[in-house]
Amino acid sequence: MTRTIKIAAAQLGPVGSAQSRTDAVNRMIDLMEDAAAQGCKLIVFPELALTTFFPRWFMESEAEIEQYFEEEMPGPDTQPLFECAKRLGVSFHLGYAELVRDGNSTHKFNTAILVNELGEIIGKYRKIHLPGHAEHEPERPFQHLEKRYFQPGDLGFPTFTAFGGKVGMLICNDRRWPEAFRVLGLQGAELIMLGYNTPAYYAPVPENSRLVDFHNHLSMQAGAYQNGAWVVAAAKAGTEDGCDLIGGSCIITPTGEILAEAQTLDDELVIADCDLDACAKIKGHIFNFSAHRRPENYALITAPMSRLG
Ligand code: ING
Repeated sequence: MTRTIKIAAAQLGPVGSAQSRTDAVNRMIDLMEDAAAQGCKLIVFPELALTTFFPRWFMESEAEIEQYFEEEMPGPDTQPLFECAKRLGVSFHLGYAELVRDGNSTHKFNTAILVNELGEIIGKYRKIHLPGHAEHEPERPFQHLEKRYFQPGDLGFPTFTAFGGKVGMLICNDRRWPEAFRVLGLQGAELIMLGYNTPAYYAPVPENSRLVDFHNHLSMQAGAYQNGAWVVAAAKAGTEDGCDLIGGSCIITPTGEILAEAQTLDDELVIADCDLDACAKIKGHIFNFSAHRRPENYALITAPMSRLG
């Protein structure tokens, strides 16, 4: 009995600020129905899939900021997506902005969930590596205020049992940090789901903008190979309110090869059969952690930055 599962990375084209959550959910339902019709059992949607990438704007009004967050999951706008998954008998990954009210304090996270074929949330991850900046930087052509609107995730890098194996989630900038993939790899993750919203223009070092697509795949191919895991990555792509986001959604094998890749910047399914048993050819050999790792030499990796001098 192989552990092969047909998976779709469901890339979304732009979700402009004029579009409602219902518009986004209806597009995701169309993608989910199409994927299910092709035999997919898991659909991976992007980071912050329900709204436009709002960290591109400087906002001060708490009310204005909170309009981009979900207090309930599922809530009225997202319930149809959960019902569709249950009707079709498929699982899905969804990225969204999560607001948690705790007494008189609120917590805001850039969150991803895994929902099973019964419509139950069986996994949650809150983005740990928040890129960008916390204060308004008017000289930028657009902001990247994730450090202003979200707090770092407080759930660590958990793994979950699903599809007969071990799965985990990362979000966008996390993919650039090998430690994030390795913590999942050390727990035995065989499938890593990942959504991203990545601007095509990198304002801090504009001359590196030409490398944004290369660095996207480089990071994920390395993470897949060095941990012997499948990576299924879904972009929110295209031009949102004048800001270009890259596509490049893809499915990467445990050997680090891109097996399938998006060809557009629109709503698009990227589908492949993912055999979780293929992970063993990496995990049991070149990256057999118990045989080859030398953690007694790695202390600096978790040392406080102050110790680096
Ligand atoms: N976006 C970007 C990402 O890490 C970024 C931020 C863009 C960092 C380009 C470095 C270079 O893909 C999010 N949402 O993390």
